[in-house]
Amino acid sequence: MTGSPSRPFANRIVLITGASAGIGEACARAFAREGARLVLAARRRERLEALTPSLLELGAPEVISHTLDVRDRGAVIDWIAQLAASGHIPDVLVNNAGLSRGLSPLHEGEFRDWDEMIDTNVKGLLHVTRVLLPHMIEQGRGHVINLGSTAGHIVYPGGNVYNATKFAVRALTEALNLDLVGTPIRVSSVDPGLVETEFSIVRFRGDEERARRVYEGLEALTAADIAEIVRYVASAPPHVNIVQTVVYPTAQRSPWLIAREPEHP
Ligand code: NDP
Ligand code: 8X3
Repeated sequence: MTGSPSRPFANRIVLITGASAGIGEACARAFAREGARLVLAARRRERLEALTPSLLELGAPEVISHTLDVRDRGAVIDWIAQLAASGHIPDVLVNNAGLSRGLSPLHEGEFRDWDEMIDTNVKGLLHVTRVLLPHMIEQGRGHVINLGSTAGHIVYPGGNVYNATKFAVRALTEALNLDLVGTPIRVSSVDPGLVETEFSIVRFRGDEERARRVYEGLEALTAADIAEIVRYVASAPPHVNIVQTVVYPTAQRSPWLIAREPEHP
């Protein structure tokens, strides 16, 4: 039960963390259209359950969802043991779960925000990757795709700890590629600029008006734009490893250089 050159993901298993919203949800839809079997994880069970019927309708032959907080190392270990036992080690792992909290100068930052970002974006990604990789190596195939960010390339005011977590993701993508030399396992990152999702609502703890202003006056990237890039990266032939993809909206050329419509300076 493997994919063919024309349908490379048919019956392949794609695992996506943070699949209950935004980019992760869009990735689930993109891989469903390709006929992939989906293993989805996030904390909001009701969101995952609501998503499942549409994924089956789009063409996914199987959708397994799991309520998971990637910060919980024990839960990650137990879950992946279950996946291994039931033959669900993925061909593609999309390490997408992540978030930002706040935009304060570092000297005014909240410790709880730092803990949440570091524990999710860095340690959560490490938990899932560390536990899955030996299985991927054993099965002789696998592709890890990390959601980095342009925030992992260039810092911006108030980005401080979020920037640090995404610099860490970039370092881990590079480091994993070194550690996996000689294996068929590929490691990639997709590093977007502004994507209009729930990201800024989460960053500003539900302040929707402030979140809306982040994307005002420009055509931001959509979650579907990023999902298409993730799908493309994953669809490269096995001897091709696209290590890094940086993508901005055309109106944005750097985290802090954005051309907005004149009425939204
Ligand atoms: P959303 O807020 O729309 O989605 C984030 C997803 O991550 C949700 O499904 C959420 O699910 C999940 N998540 C958060 N914390 C955890 C956790 N502890 N355990 C499991 N799942 C978790 O944001 P985006 O889709 O925009 O963000 C997805 C990724 O893309 C993040 O890594 C983000 O840093 C990155 N990114 C986003 C950009 C943007 O501009 N939007 C640009 C560059 C990168 P739940 O709450 O149900 O657990
Ligand atoms: C998300 C993009 O610029 O809001 O990583 O940090 S940005």
